[in-house]
Amino acid sequence: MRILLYNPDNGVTRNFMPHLWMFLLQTLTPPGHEVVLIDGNAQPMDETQIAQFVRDQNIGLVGIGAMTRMVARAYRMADSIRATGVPVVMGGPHVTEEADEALGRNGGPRHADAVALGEADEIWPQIVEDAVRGELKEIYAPVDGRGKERKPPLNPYPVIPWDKLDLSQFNLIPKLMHPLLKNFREGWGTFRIVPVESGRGCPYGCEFCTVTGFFGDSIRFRTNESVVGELLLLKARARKEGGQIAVFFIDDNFAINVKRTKSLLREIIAAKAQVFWVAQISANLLRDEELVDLMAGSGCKWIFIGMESVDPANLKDVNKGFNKPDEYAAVLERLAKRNIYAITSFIFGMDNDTPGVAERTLQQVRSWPPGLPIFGLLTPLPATPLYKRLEAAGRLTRPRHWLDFVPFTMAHTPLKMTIEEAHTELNYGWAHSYSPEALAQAVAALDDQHVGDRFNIFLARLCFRGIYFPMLRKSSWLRVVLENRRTILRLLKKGVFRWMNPRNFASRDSYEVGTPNVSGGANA
Ligand code: B12
Ligand code: SF4
Repeated sequence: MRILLYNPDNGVTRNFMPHLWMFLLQTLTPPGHEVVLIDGNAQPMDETQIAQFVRDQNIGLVGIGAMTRMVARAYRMADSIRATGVPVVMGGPHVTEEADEALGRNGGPRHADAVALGEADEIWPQIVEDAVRGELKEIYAPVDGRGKERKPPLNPYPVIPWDKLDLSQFNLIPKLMHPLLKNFREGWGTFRIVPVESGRGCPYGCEFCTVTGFFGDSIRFRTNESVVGELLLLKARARKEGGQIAVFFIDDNFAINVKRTKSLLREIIAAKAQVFWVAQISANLLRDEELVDLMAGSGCKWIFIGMESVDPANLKDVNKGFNKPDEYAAVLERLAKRNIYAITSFIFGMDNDTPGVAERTLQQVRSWPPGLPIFGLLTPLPATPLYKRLEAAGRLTRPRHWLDFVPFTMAHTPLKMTIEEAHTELNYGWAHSYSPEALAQAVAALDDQHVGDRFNIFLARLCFRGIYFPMLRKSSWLRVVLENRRTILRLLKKGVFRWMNPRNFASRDSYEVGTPNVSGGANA
């Protein structure tokens, strides 16, 4: 049977990073079937096109995965596919919590023939076999022999054949530039960001988050050997095609067990498996100097930190009191000293927020090393403690907000400001962090750093700008490039000067593409 695994586009980014679930389920598909992957972010399709594709390609089963914000789109695509007579199975965090909605058991239309609840690693082969026999059940749940929920162990972990997979849809270097860049330094003919997990679960239980409920509060880890093997495979592929690979460790808190993270990073360094990497780590775990040394030594470039708020009262409200705003600056400086920068994520519309919260937050942000601030609104995702609290208090204004999804729009009333005021704060945060002046300041703050680092932060800011200000068209990119022409010219001038006078910079030149500086590992 030919199986299509499909992830709908998020309407924001194009092909920034593929979704891990597709590659995992592809790898776990029993032999004898062919699996085709389509990520709507890389290959945009509408309802008619996907139905046509399913017919033309003789697809016998379609699997769709979606987050809450993409689920309305996923349902529309599923409806169109089911109209061709091909069964659809849906999975992922949203339908796990809202299976009745997907199956049309709550009075609404039916969108899926079957729903996979929770982690599908162990139940996927069964789903495929049932589909082949035409005997799909409505619900698949991972349970043990006694009917108790079972979380799949990550040891052993399937070997995703990254060296053989067709990843052409996820190359971030335009095709036209390939011949030019493939011989630049270690080769930049291709550049892909690939998701890799080293563990699942999070014990913290923040009120707005689905992770603790979905993956559990105890953590399952892969072996170091299995993670290192995956990095080596990815690195070899990049080398072979004259390109680069960066890895996003998608663990919810990559350093949740500091001892184990250090041991993994030491093994990455020992095996020379370093690649550029990004991960999510909470600020409280970044106090450890040795950990940060090892991060730098193993290739870490960016860390995503869910700061959420600079107000401790807000953090306490959402059960994230372990975040201490007083230490944010020290944490970011510790990272910046090693050339690691942070994506700092903030939520507005929290219960203690009042008008002016965006400027109060930015005053702090401006005093930190430059990074990538991002802003969102407190969002009640299904089945989270936050959803239940707001529902009980009668504060949900759009209880099924995902069926009528509008980006950056609140679905409940904040306590100390109006919904409109929360939206204004959000706009202020984005507008003042991604204006040409803010970008120029971020680059200038790194004046003593390698031009590569300055270019890195500038490019990252341009891309992150697109999370809020749509940049899906070439014309929007052109406009932004024009607006930022002064900063671009300054960077180009510095780059050319450095290229023509390499000796002047030799002693400060620690910027190594492809082979990050491993000296930090010596502390291990
Ligand atoms: C990586 C990641 C991202 C990436 C993008 C996704 C990508 N390209 O990988 C980035 C960083 C861009 C991102 C952004 C956001 N994310 Co995010 N992200 C994650 C993260 C950390 C890992 C996803 C992952 O790969 N997990 C590992 C795989 C193995 O798990 P999985 O995807 O759930 O798949 C398993 C099962 O769900 C199931 N399954 C999944 N799909 C399917 C399909 C079928 C057919 C079947 C049978 C089974 C199945 O089987 C899989 C194997 O067990 C998760 C948290 C987490 N730990 O999952 C949050 C998570 C998915 N994100 C979340 C959110 C809210 C967001 C944002 C909205 C945050 C924000 N406020 O801006 C944005 C939205 C981005 C956008 N524009 O679409 C929520 C989603 C909750 C929900 N109910 O939708 C999560 C769960 C985190 C959370 N805090 O609750 N995210
Ligand atoms: S620390 Fe992160 S992943 Fe864990 S519960 Fe809180 S927000 Fe979710």
